[in-house]
Amino acid sequence: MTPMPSDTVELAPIVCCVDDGFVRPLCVLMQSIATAEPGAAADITLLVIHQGLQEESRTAIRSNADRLGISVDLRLVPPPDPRYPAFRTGSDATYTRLAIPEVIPDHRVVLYMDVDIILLQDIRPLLAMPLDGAPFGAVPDPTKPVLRLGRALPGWQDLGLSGDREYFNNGVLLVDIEECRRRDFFATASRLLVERQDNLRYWDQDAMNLAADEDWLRLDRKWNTFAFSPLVQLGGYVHRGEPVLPLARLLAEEETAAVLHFAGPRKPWMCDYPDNPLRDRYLRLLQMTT
Ligand SMILES: [Mn+2]
Repeated sequence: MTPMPSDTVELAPIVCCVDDGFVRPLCVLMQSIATAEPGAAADITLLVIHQGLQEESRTAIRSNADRLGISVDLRLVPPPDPRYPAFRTGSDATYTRLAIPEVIPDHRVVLYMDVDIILLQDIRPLLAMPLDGAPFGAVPDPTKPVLRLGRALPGWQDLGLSGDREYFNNGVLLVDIEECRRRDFFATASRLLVERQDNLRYWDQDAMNLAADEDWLRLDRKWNTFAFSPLVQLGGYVHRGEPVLPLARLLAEEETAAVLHFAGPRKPWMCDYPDNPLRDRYLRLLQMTT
């Protein structure tokens, strides 16, 4: 067992960004905090950033948080810059994370998480992890761990970037807000999102990778483990990252994951998701929400 941080170590709050369509997955994520480690929920502060949620959504978030003993704080942000590229799939809530420095003036470090995530282990060791001067910590994206093996940042060669440059997934980010502010990181990513759209495929994630200039802390892979077995089961998945991160290794990592990320367009709450033990796990958590 990892020794638990005592009262002297401040735990970073968790930050999630949602619109009405992602409230149920957020409730599942909250449920998983408590199910993974029953003692953890009472230590968690959850900041929910949104662009205007319906009353019903706010009630669902508050009642699930109360039931689990999680402190929750809903914060309203203005809509994103209209010059940002439009998503074919996904939602504008994705861009809400770029507003973290403005909407969270009262914490130095936060853990941003997508809501297509469930926790399988105690999250507190990550919430207490020192960043040692790095602006943020992340995990290399297993589907495109380095530029040359993926389709991220099209035209990266012309931008003078190396093909071996590591590329992070932005679904889990341990952010030192003060350090990011000092480096103008979020503002730079926002500007690139408007100005460099020809070089962006995975919009905000590409913009953040470009803005980060390789200067980020590599977190243990267990803090952002992708659910690969359902993707493989579906067929048609081409694993471009094989030379750097073999698929067999990634599948084995599902067993040791602390944070399980259902990345990609298919989500475990959708009816077309393949039957799979990870989906069963997801649906059990979903049934526990109120
Ligand atoms: Mn995601």
